[in-house]
Amino acid sequence: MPKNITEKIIAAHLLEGDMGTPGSDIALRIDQTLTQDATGTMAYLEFEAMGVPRVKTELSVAYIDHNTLQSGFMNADDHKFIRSCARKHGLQFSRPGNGICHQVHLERFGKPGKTLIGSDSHTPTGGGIGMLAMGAGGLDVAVAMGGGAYHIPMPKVTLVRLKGSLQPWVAAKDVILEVLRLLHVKGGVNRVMEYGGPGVLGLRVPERATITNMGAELGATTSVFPSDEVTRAFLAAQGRAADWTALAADEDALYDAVVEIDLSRLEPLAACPHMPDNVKKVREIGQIKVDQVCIGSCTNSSLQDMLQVAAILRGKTVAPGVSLSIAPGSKQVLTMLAQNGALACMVAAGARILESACGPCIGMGQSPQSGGVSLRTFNRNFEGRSGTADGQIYLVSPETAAASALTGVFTDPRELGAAPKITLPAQFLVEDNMIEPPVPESEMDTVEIAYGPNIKPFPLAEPLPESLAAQVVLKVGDNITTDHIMPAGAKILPYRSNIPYLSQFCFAQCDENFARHCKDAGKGVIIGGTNYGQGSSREHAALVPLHLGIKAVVTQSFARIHAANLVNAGILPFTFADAADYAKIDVRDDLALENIREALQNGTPVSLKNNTKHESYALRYDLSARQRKILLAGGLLNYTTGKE
Ligand code: MIC
Ligand code: SF4
Repeated sequence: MPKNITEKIIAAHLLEGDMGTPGSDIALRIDQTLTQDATGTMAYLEFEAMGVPRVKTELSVAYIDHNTLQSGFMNADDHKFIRSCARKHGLQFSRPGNGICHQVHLERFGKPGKTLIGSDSHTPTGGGIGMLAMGAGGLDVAVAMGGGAYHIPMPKVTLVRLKGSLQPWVAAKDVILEVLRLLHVKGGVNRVMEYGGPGVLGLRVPERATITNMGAELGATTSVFPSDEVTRAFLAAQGRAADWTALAADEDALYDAVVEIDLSRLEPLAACPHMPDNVKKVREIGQIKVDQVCIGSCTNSSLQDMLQVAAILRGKTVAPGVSLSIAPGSKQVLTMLAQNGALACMVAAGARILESACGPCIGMGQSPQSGGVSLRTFNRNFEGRSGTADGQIYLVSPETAAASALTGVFTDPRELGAAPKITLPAQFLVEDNMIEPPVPESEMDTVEIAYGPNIKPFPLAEPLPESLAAQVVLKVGDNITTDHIMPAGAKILPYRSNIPYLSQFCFAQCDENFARHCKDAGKGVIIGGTNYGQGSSREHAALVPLHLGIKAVVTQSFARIHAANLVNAGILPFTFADAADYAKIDVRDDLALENIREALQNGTPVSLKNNTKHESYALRYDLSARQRKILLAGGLLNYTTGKE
């Protein structure tokens, strides 16, 4: 049977399940894991609770890149905790300053054909070099570090067939924005977006990685490119030629769907406020005034992106009234920019250089002015994520961003005349001095785990009772993001290891009294529309509701990672069998799930009783037999440690 790339990697890692049935549970062997610090503290607390002494993967890396503002002791304490876990339990530790996890992983660790899961939704960046790289909740990553399988629904595979080549000033960002325009933020759910066709060869690895990175915004399981000569050249330039293997789809490989994009016909695009799929042509947006431009993030912070920006800024000055900030993605990128003079061009033009970290992308600084228009090369423009509630965030390519920073208005970069020619060095600067190896296993007892006062125990669910009664504490619409459920930003992010503190901010954007309503109700249910939980992989969006007494979330549909996180936390994720029932339920209705334990044990139908309205609704659950067992046990940790 001919295979596509996705099927080849899955077949080589399949531990359980049937690849022939899309949607059925499959278990994969995981070669590599990564964590970042905002989800990492929880993942390592969970790993510790599992009692496995050393990681069992080929490679596991703990990155520090999100929480680097350090206003207060919390971040630094968490960094120290993560470092101690990495040293003791056998992980590589990427120190603060070394760069954004996805950028560094691509440069230094990723390998074609391998599986990678990361406690961050943009882990699919690794698909740029032909990895099957997926975002997951912290607990799933902890289990994989302990040698356990990673379970996903067998994805369908969409071929994105690229032909032609990008015209001057049109960038990889415009390719993924075009895919988002065509398929929207739920178009990729339970699918792998596999790139192929003659247009692939013209895209360099950083460009491919921009595209796979932002496949997360389609809700896709992951995105993947072939591993070809271009990949080999990239790895060789990183001094890692030996890590290369060729990977291509078989000639007659089959796909569940095909999307065709002619690269030659694309033009500069922008995702307008407040969704990544609200895509328009830059020239159609008009010359609106720009207040802020931010260049960086795991989507667009490679050396290629930065050299392009520096060439555009060379000898010019950022327009009056515009603030331009630039965060190169890694220490490697920043050092090389410094050495070749590109950094000087940026500084001379008036750019505000930020450290190599997530920074403004996750609302850690650089919030725009009230109602300010901010052009960002990032991947998410959800309302309020920038830290300014009414900020108008547009997602654009580095080229559009830099051009607009110079003119002060939204600018199609093609108006700047001839595009600069960027040549990438044949050899990158390789110096892994900011990656700390673990202590040898024989010395692991000498390392003490450093628990700072910000680290509070995480909540654990109880085994599922026979029946449940709970009140509707919140009803929300479609496309609710994890930034709605559990916001991030400079004020809240430092408390990622303190669930009780975080709970005050849960859903604050939808209902500022949400936490109080939960306390009053004791046990709560959330009612949601379609694509509930899109965005981040943060398991805090499940653990904090668990702490607040949420027992079930009933929606029209879920985003993949969040649904898995709810199960892992021990919260029931149900969908309405008849989507119209959504309209019949109101906040404060008293609901009941009778004999729910028995129903999940036997896999029989579930109905939701509305005692306020004297109605009953049929529910669906898209849960594997394993997930039902996890829910019966009260979450993945109870299930894994056998505490039922
Ligand atoms: C994000 O981009 O929202 C984050 C912050 O990187 C998250 C992870 C987190 O919430 O810590 C993600 O994308 O998974
Ligand atoms: Fe960091 Fe932003 Fe990338 Fe998330 S999307 S990993 S916050 S740079």
